[in-house]
Amino acid sequence: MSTLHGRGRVAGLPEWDRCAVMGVVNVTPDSFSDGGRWFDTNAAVKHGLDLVAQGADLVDVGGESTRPGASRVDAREELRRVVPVVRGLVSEGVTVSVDTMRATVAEQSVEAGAVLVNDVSGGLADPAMVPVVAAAGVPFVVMHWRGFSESMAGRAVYADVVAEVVAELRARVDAAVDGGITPERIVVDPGLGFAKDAEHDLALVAHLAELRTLGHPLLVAASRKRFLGRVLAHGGAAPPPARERDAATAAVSALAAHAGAWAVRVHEVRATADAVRVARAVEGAA
Ligand code: PMM
Repeated sequence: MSTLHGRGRVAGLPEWDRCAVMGVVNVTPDSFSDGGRWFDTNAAVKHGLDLVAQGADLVDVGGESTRPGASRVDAREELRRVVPVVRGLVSEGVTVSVDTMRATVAEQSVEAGAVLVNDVSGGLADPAMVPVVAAAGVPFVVMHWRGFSESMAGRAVYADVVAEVVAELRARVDAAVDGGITPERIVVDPGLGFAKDAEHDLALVAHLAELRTLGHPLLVAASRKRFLGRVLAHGGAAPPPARERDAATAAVSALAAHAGAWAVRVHEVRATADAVRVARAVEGAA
């Protein structure tokens, strides 16, 4: 892979001299971490612009909750939620990615100006996804995934989580390349919290270097996830709610940036924007 401080670069996207910050705009009524506060189109566009003002380099727009246990939204509703927000942010000059498992949503979002497709299923949920992304010529995030939200908890079974995630991701990357997506446009993501328990997530964060052996830029999305709630539940206390996990999220952002992640995906941008800059400064002083 071509390297920029060892982080790799993604063909077709701007280049940053540090770990990039991807801000999250969930256009859902039931997102587990932000409680659906950005459900209305105008509010969602405004929220995306606020994230950019706070330091987001790109904004990831999604219309389907992947909260554990969540059921699926239909395609028409997902399109209705996502496409106007993508269009609105693109018209303001924002670099937009679309978070979807559906080829139709990816295709129409790219037509509306999205420059990256982020598929949490790594191309598994919709057989039309890889061909559509290949034809569009946009970058593709391949996340580690073992099944839809309704059933993923039962799939969190690993003998060696790091080795298995690397092997399963490699298979998805190979399928994407076989399907016509150029390797320079592929980003990999361990899928923290997807068919994983807290100890699996922590092991993956501890071994990001092994994920980088896949030879693709790495996206890490720890923001507000359950494993951070578990870490913060001191002395038998209940885990703090998702919205109180932002400092912990920024700590993971610093660790991920230091480990060479290409980007981190977060709900609260300000602290992570600082964290990746500190990591860059430390890198420069090494
Ligand atoms: N996690 C969520 C949604 N999209 N995309 C990528 N690439 N990686 C992730 O881990 C990921 C994702 C979970 O939902 P959230 O939007 O509420 O964080």
